[in-house]
Amino acid sequence: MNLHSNWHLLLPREIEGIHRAILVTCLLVFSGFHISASRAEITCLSNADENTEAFENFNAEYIDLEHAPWMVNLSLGGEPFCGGAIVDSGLQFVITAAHCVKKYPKSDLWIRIAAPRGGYSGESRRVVSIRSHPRYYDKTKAYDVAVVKLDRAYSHVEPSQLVPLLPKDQAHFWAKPGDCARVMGWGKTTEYSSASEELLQVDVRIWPQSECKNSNGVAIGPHSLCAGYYRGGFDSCGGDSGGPLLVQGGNFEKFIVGIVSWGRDCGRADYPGVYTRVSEVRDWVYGTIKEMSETSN
Ligand code: 4AZ
Repeated sequence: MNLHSNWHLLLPREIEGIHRAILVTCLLVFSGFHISASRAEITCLSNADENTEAFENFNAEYIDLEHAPWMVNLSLGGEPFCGGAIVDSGLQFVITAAHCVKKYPKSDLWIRIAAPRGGYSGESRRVVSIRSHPRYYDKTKAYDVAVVKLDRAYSHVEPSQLVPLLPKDQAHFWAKPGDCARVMGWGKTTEYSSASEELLQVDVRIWPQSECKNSNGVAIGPHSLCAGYYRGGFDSCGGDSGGPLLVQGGNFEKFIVGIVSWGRDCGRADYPGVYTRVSEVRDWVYGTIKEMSETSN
């Protein structure tokens, strides 16, 4: 479905400057931009395209279970508050952000897949145990990653459909500055909206690490990566945290390269989304899953 005209009704393109900045966006949508049905190929705007009409035609897209069988959301039974991804390791383990799982007791959490024709209330699982990265630091969101063990494996997906975590020795190849990556989630679509009813995806560009800074200009460490557009507009937002950032590798293979972690608001020019750099935590994730598989909790 294409909501182009609806979005124009809500947020006319003529609204510019400060008003546009106020109305602005978050996960996935900027004023007046399209949401349409999903494209298979991960494709970003080039830096040069950011100042052309192409930007006006760029899309965020609806996706469903078939297009994201690894995608899950975390909730207390209602609206999702975070995302996550089923790890290619036994169908019973999910990665998410550490900051997503510290707020509530595990017994309150529901882990749900997308519904077959969209929406957030697909099949759900309960949580057996949770491990957060030992170096996770709340203040800087360094190493913002956790592994969640589900009470029962998911059966809608085959191991071969799941996306591996990017190995460190391939990070220079598949998660380079300027590479295009896809983020998905049920997060907010404007700064002032609530979570999205539909799973959305948008493609964003990975930034050079030297430009990855917090709002005080302090460099963000190599445990994180930044992605977005210099012009802003398309981004992850509140409620997308924990969800995956994916790249297209060779031979139709995808990799998870990031986990939505934080950002200075959403979709702002010159402020990218910040993601946990998965190649830096991959060994910990797979090692922790192995350990959790061998114990009953
Ligand atoms: C959040 O609050 C959040 N624009 C996630 C991502 C970003 C900002 C905030 C990045 O979950």
